[in-house]
Amino acid sequence: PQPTYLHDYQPPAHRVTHTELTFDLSPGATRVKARLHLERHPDREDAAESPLVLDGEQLSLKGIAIDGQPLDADEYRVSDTQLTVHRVPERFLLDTEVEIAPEANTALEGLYQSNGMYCTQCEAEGFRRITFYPDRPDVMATFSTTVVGDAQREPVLLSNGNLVERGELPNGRHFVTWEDPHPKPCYLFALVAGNLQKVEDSFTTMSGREVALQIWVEEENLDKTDHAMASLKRAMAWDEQTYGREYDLDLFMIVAVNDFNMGAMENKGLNIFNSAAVLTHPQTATDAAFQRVEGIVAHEYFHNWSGNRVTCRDWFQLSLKEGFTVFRDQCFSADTNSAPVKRIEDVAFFRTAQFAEDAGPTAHPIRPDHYIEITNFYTLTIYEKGAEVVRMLRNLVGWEAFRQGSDRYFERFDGQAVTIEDFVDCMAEASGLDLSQFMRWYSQAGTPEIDAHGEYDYAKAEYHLTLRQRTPATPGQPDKLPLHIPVRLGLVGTKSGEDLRMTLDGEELGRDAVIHLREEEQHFVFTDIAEAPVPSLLRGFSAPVKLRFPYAREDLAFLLTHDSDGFNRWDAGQRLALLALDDLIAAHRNGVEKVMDVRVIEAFRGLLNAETDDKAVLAEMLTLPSEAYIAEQQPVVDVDAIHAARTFVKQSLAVALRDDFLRVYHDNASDAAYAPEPEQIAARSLKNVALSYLMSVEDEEGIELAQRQFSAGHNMTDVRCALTLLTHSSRGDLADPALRLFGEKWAHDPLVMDQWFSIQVTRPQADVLDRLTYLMEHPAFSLKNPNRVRALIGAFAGQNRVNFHRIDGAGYRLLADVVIELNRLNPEIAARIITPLTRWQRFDEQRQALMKAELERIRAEELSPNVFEVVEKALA
Ligand code: HT7
Ligand code: ZN
Repeated sequence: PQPTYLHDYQPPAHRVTHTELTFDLSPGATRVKARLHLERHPDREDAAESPLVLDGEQLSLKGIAIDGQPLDADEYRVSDTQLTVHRVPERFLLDTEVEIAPEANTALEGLYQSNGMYCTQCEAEGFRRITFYPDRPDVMATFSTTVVGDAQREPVLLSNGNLVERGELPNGRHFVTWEDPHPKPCYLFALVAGNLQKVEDSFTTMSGREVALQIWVEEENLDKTDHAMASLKRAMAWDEQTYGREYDLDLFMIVAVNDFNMGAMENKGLNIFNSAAVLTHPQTATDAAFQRVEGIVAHEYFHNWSGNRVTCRDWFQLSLKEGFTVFRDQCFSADTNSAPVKRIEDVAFFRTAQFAEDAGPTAHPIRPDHYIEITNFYTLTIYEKGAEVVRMLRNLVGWEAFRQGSDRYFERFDGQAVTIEDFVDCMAEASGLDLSQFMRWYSQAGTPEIDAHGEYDYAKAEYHLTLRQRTPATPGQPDKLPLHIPVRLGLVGTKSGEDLRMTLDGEELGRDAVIHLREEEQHFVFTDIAEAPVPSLLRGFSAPVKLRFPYAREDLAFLLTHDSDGFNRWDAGQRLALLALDDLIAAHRNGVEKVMDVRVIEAFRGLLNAETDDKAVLAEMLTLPSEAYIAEQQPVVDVDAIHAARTFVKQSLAVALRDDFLRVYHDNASDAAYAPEPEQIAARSLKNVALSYLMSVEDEEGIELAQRQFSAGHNMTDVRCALTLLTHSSRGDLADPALRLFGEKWAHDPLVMDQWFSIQVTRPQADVLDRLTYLMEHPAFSLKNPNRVRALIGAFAGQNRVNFHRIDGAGYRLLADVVIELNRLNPEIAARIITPLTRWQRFDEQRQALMKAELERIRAEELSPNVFEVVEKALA
């Protein structure tokens, strides 16, 4: 497969102004008739001489005509990927008819079947598997879609826009016609047909229009839509209040499907969701799932403006819609729940997973300059780092200018397909700031590292801060230029414990300020600093960088209690724990007795005994850095030492602070009716963190509490936590009965069974691989269902580090076997699930060799472009 390059971009020679589609549904032979209203593109001088070239894959062409005249065989050509009509008039109608087989579509791109229901996934390039079309986001057309189906099997026939006609047909068939008045690229096209039921509500927009809201699900899930509906209404109101954006159709629909490659899809007026991203019930979904659903519902809704009304010129601009929309959904969730916890959770995930991506063989800029398979670029870099860059822009220009820039962007480019420059230009114009250096964030891959040094000059009452930035080389980018990095900071007085007033170059900055790092090295001299401070740097994670500062453990313990920035208080605790973990990892490697750092115990004792009104933050602060994050800090990852050191810290804390953890558990237990609300969620997470400490030493009282919590079955958050702790204990007599009960009770519910699978394969015990092999034979396991694959294989390879990296290579072998099979069935999922194997550079030589051998074994197969691209990069 050949790469596509950003620098080759050209507008299309022909554009579609209106698209008429008719689907005659049948599992093995669906007929798709398309009538495209085409014309030459005014921006292409060579359009008159250009043939018409349409994308199309796995289509069987049954008929083709221009302006009603069927074409002769020598007037066009069909290849595996394109239809070319050699000569076409300036403006014309093209009719085609193709046949496709949704039931055979296991890749879940284009039109496919899930539980007998028809649905589509067209982003990024799935529409070309439905009909011949210029499948690129800069071709925007209005759509009129007629769907014909069996009245019994498919009573519900949905597509984008407004329903304009419906009727009966002979042979038990019926049809519905939909019209979408908003020009859209074909990646936003959607069709759903099946036996679905709806839950309805409505929303009155700020201009007083009534919008009907519908969530379509299979009958047994009708009781699981309340939270998604409430989230949708909150998101609609938030987008009006925060961005002045109103919904633009009379109907907004969400459909839940079981087989879906990602979380959800923002098709115009007809969002299609992975059932895991929309269905919730207190008995089946955890607090985390409730929050995830709220965030994804909002994300897809926000795309209606950031993505649909204003879309991307080409797929290199993907972060234009995704980075901005993730930023918008993060802010929405922060406003709706606990803002500091949302930031801590997002950053903890980002620093583990995106940093690893940025340091690995598939590292790429937020705007890549080439790709082989675009679906490989729906990455943490495009989404999460893209959102961090938008957040930096918001912080650099301030909220007011940011909002003005956003208004300008939506107004100027409404109905257009645009670039990242167009977005940043609006921000520059609204703020008057020069953002030219800032643009490097979009083209340079890799995580910038900042080395910071500080010194207090008692005699001059000055604090001297030196910041030095460097971005490491990444594949294809050996040399990097300095970035424009906003560093938010405070200087916390060691005597007063308060943020000191800062003056820089004669300018009063206040007690919390942003300084701009633009050079490779910069010195900042803060004057009139009356007492020695500890610097609190990169507050709120003001830039997606690694910041090193030689903090003494006492400084970190000080920041842990005194920093006014909640995020940095948490981060100080993480840094303190990491220092202790470092020593213990070294001790484990050297076979020396492990000794727990009492400063960590005392810091945790302080946290457990301090008055707090933010239990959610406290729960985060009591959570040790994950094994994955600890690994990120190590030059060569020693999975066993990391696991042993982290377990030792956890157990030492559990022993030393047993009574505190027991008290916290009891103080936060409650019988109140479940609600996914911040206060309850905070208490549950604090209680469950305390329980996890007690269970880490298999404390008798802890075991009893976990068993009681499991049996009480109050809500899935508590049940799942208890089941996980029982299953991950070393005692089979605790794990097996609970797993059996849970498995039997929930055998009918796929989303709960996904949890049952995951919990078992994330056990740290060494027998887990046998269990995994056994579970892969379970009748409920299928490689065709992406959620199941993620629950079993993804959870094992991604979260069970000690067992996946077993020194006999059995974990690697198992993953490679799965990738080889999935490469045939669902290349998109195969190319994602392989990720842990691509990170071989981070491990010792023996593991490196084993991992590379598995990658070579995969490379020897006949590969999809998706897996080919990833494996080639991993072995380069
Ligand atoms: N914009 C959507 C992307 C998406 C997707 C991409 C590739 C393959 C399958 C997919 N399903 C959804 C999701 C979003 O970011 O909102
Ligand atoms: Zn998105």
